[in-house]
Amino acid sequence: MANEMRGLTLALSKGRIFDDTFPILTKLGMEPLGSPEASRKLVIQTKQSGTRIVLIRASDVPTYVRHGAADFGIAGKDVLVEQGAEGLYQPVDLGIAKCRMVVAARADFDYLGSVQHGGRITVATKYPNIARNHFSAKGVQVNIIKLYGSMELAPIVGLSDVIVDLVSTGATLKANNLLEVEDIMPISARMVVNRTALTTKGYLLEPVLRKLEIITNSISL
Ligand code: PRT
Ligand code: MG
Repeated sequence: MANEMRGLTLALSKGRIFDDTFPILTKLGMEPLGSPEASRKLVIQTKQSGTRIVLIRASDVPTYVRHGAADFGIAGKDVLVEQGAEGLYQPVDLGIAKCRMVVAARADFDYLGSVQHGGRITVATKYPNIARNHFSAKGVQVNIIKLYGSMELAPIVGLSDVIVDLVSTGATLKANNLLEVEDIMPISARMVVNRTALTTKGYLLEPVLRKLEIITNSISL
């Protein structure tokens, strides 16, 4: 699908990705002219004429960029690893929206005992592929239950033994009496670029990528 040829379209999600990206966009001269909180608009223009932002669900960002509906986008490593990043060029780790992917369980669940004795555990998660790969590498048998949110509830009501989810401050786990029992991987947000746009709009994208490299090298990753 052909996109507007004279400008750039950036795919972003509302919330923490938009908030953490805002200072970077400002440094790039692409300050958003409007905020997702202030209006229900799904397309926001930026200070750089011709460059616009489309606001979509975090997990839809790779899809828009892969199909060229957005030239580039910002997505968490969780989303990219879970969905696979085929067809996407990933030039920069922006070092923002940082958190960790972990396994968590109720304090009274004997996680080590269960995984050591060749038992089968039930895992609730929004990330079935990451969870399956993690446990299969450990040789642990799992039943995966796919959820779309509020994973923390699953062990409380007995839907699962453990969850695979993101943790940043740890406050959500704590509030729900869950403990982190294993670290899976560190997460941060990355820029993803449509491979065709890199050629057809190279004259627009390359200056952005060069500036981004300078900006991200000056913030500690
Ligand atoms: O809500 P929607 O389904 O549209 O998408 P989303 O929930 O994936 O979007 P959003 O905006 O919540 O997250 C976008 C991206 O931010 C994720 O893909 C991650 O890469 C990144 N990120 C960074 C996080 C967190 N930190 C985070 N803490 N995403 C989610 N959380 C959640 C976590 O799932 C848990 O429920 O926050 C809770 C834990 O936070 P603490 O601080 O209590 O530990
Ligand atoms: Mg969310």
